[in-house]
Amino acid sequence: MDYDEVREVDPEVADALTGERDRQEETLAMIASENHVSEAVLEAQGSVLTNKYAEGYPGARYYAGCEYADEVETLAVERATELWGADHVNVQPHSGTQANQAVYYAMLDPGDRILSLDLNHGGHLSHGHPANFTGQIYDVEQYEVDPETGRIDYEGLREMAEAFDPDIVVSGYSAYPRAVDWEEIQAAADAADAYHLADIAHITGLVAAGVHPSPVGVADFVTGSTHKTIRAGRGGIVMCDAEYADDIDKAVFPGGQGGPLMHNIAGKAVGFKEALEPEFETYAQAVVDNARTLGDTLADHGLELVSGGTDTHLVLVDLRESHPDLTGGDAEDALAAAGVVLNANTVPAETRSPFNPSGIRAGTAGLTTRGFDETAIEEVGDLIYRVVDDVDSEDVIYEVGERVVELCEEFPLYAR
Ligand code: DSN
Repeated sequence: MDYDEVREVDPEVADALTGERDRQEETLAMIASENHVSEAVLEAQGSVLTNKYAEGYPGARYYAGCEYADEVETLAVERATELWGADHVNVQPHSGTQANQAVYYAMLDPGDRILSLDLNHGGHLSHGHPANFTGQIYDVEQYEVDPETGRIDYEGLREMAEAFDPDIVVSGYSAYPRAVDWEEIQAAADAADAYHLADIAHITGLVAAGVHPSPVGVADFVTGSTHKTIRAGRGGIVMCDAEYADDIDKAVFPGGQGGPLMHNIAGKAVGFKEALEPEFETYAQAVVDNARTLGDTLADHGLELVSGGTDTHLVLVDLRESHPDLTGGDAEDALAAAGVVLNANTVPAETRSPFNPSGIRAGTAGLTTRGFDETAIEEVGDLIYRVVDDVDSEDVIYEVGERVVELCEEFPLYAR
């Protein structure tokens, strides 16, 4: 992975690519939405399919020469169907947000009502945030997690649905560490005779492996991204009941997108094949076990975990109790200086700005891909705490950084 061809043409970009390769190799990727795909997925994504336009769907394209594009997309769809068990799958969305956009576009009219979790409580921009098109086109009301437990208050959600009468209830979250009870969300949607969109962007891999309950067969629509815990090519996916298949396909293309990114779809197909191997279930279980170990380690040091722990791939730390003067942004910066890359995150009942909130979010999908076991993760938890507890100490950052480099060498990423 030396990017020699790029270097011939464009040394500046080649430097950036090798810099990024080395950065990933030499730091701990703990942003909960990130992972490391295999070299096979990288190769498929970097393939000649980037040259091909293939508007339409397999067997019904608007351009000639789509026979291999058809093969690849059909394989991606078949494998996704096997992984998640949905009646219908569309693998063309360019991202998780565009997968959500397709569902809204297919099923809602401007002004229709969305009931979704507040971003500060773990929701997502594309679930109705005022800065997103969803917050501007639709009438949005947002639920929050229970302030005591940090968990979804399903009964409160049902009551909100009855009062607000939404057209769609959105579940699935980007900073919610607990398992979601899809049937409870469905009950809220049913109470308002609303659709239910479950956005499993973060937990696609955990659901596929059966280590988190599946919303497929419960919610009307299930969307996701394909490069997080599922570790396939970058992009989005929509799954739905057969009755909505045509509406969804038309909403993806031509409703919201033009030509599909066929090279990404090739990466999705390859990653899905890898995820169908029995080892993937072992991997997904290890991701969750590692997240629990990380959470326990941080909690043992006195850090407060939102909801008290995790059932998924991520932990969310509320720094206000243990370190009232420390912002998530300052913690993120100090950790990044030590080679631990995670993100500052809002926490429920946030009292600071979203630009420099009170929490940090950490995921274990990337480290687990590198082979980090629970002993190594426990040490990572200790290292994170050392930095968080002493963000101004250059000595601590230096010492932790040294150990991070050793850990990265012990658990290498890509063969060079
Ligand atoms: N950016 C992703 C995340 O970090 O959760 C979601 O789109």
